[in-house]
Amino acid sequence: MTMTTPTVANVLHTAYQKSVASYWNNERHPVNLLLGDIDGLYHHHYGIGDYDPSVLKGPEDTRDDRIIAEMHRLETTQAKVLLDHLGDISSSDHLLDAGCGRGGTSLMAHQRFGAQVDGVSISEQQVQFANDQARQRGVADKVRFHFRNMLDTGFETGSLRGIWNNESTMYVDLFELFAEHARQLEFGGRYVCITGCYNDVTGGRSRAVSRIDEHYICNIHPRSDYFRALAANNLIPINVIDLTADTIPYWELRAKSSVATGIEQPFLTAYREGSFHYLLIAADRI
Ligand code: GPP
Ligand code: MG
Repeated sequence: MTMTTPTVANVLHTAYQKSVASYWNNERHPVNLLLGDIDGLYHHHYGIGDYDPSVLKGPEDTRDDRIIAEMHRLETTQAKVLLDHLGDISSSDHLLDAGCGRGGTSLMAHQRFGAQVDGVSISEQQVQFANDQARQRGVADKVRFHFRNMLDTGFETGSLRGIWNNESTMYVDLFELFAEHARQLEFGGRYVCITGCYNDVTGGRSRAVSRIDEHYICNIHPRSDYFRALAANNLIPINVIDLTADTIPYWELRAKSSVATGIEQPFLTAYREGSFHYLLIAADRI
């Protein structure tokens, strides 16, 4: 590792990055914490797959617990699908979770592949939280979280077998991001992202997409930007999956839950009107 000691001054380069870091340092939504409390996998992404409608029935006093457990199952399924696309990973490989949040996907990746996983986030709170989880699981020697900028990680050139962004690309310029990913990946290394992107076919940002941007202080990219920026950086797609229809049930269930945050309707509107897609992209470094 070549980087000097990370400090706010050398990790957060812009006023925008400082405001994003501040959002995540202060974020304590029950929709994330109560779900993570179930099994110690704290996710900062959404879910995929149909929900079991029976969770809405049955005793009223336990209805909420059933809904929360079901939402957590759907978000854990999402992370499994992302990891399915990393290809063959061995325990001697090294992986990077770019924009790791509270570490759920990283911990799942280590559990599944035995590989060393490093996660980076510009939120010191998230990094600390995620490292606590790794310690509690006894995997802190193999899963480490760092206060670093994914645009400039300090990891060695060609040292990584796989990198993913699980819903974190909307915070950065894709050309800068994929240049840094391409630098770090070995030849034949795999990149996977799951993201929300707006639809070039229907035009620019719809009102619903703008509301999502505002809510998370992010900057959702058009679908076309992903492919331009990948191609410009020797990252060649092997799989592109439109998960939009698969994520709608998660949002429908979340809208009925006690932990809804108010962003449910913009997501449902954007997905249903076709101005927004939930996309998985897997690409190889050539
Ligand atoms: C993180 O999920 C959400 C984002 C990083 C923002 C944008 C994602 C898109 C697909 C546009 P979270 O689990 O922290 O959000 P919430 O608190 O709403 O559950
Ligand atoms: Mg969430």
